[in-house]
Amino acid sequence: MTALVILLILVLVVIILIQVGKVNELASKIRGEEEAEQQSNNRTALFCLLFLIGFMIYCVYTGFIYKDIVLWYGPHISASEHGGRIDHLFNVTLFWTGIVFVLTHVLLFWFSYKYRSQKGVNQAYITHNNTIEYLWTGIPALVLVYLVAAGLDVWNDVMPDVDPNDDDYIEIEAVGQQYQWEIRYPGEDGKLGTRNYKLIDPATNNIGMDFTDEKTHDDLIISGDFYLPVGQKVRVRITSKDVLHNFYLPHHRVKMDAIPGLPTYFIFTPSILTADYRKRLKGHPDWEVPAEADEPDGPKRWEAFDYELACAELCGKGHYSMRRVLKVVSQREYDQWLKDQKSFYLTNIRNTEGDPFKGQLVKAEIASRSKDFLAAVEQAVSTPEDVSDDLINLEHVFYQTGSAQLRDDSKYELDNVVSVLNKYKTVAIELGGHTDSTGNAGANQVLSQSRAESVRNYLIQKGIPATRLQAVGFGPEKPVDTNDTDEGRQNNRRTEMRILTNNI
Ligand SMILES: [Cu+2]
Repeated sequence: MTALVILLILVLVVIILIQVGKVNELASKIRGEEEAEQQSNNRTALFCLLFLIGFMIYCVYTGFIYKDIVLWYGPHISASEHGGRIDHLFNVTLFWTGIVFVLTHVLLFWFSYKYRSQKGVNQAYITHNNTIEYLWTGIPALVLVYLVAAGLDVWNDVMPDVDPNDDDYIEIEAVGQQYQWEIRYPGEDGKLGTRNYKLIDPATNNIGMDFTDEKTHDDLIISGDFYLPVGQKVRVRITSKDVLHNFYLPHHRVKMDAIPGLPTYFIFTPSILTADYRKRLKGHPDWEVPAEADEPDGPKRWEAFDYELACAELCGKGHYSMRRVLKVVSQREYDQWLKDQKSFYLTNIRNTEGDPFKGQLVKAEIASRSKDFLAAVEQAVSTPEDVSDDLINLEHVFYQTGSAQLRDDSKYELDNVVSVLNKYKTVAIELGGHTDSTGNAGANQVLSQSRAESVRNYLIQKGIPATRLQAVGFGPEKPVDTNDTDEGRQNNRRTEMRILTNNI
């Protein structure tokens, strides 16, 4: 509808202009050509002058209206360490081009007015003037050389790569595809594992991680918001699976193409916490309105603000859905968040057909179990009055069939027990052996006792004083599952560790 109205207005304007032209033609016939031309010149010159004034007012006015929306001015200050330099360059460029913009427009329209054709005034014809040539070639050349040099200086400052031996940095990876970013973090080892495009399988391995490389085992694929710690240098590996995308963090002045087959990178250091950036927006009228129009009492826009990752390349019709939220938080909060993330390999690939280490122990698994075990012990020790969390199942302790002989793959779990007992010197533990109900009850009782003893002996061998270790065989007395299924019986055959908090 609006488009139709605008079209009608345009048609009417054209008709009016044609009619004015016809009237002028008729008038000129009546008044004589020369006088009519003079009047027309005066009128056009005046319009040029009015246009100049109106246009300049419009430019200043829109500049004023939108000053709080642009990135390098107003509340949207840079949230990264290098961003200030880019903003400064924008300001310098704006200053010089601004002067040229105003000057050329004023001269263009003022000259059209001032030097309009007038009766009795002769034009001065200048065919050549060296001084003017030098000036209008030399000054723009100098300004451009300065802008290019300043730009290169900033580019060199912003774009050098990290020194892997020297720098303290986190490396993450962003892989663009229609229409999402796959964001990968290294796990505990701090290193991203290798990828190979030939291994890409959209159902199980969307970015083609090579699981024969142990570095991939603790890597994390982040869904939802991704976090970065404030003040920490971050190197982002940027690449794409299909078409051109662009990794754009506007508030951090980070922008780099994601190109299929050609890895790029960007290094930046977030310098303002998300929470602090919100405070900066507070008080600006644009940000003091409700974030959701239909929730007038809901959070204000500044309260709901988040840094965003956008794709800044028009990569297809679902382009907009590549938006992700970046939270910049304190180191402590970041460490906590990272701890809560689960390794992609251990969660999705471990012991499936795609696992090259199926049936074998892998380092990342040992590390992750050790982390879980330590957390369980810490929980028990920190709440001595609560006995419900004092019983910890040593899930990965196994024996040879029908014997109390420890299997080799149990030892890392027992070494975890050694390290917590060394950490908490006053803690004593009870080791409980349990069997399923199959076979002779007496024999089961003896087996469970000797299995618990076997664990105790291992710990004594590793230097834990015998007085801190009790071994009890419970036989099939305390099942945790049914004895009617294989799985249930397997769960019942177990070794538990009870933390005797009374001794703390
Ligand atoms: Cu895209």
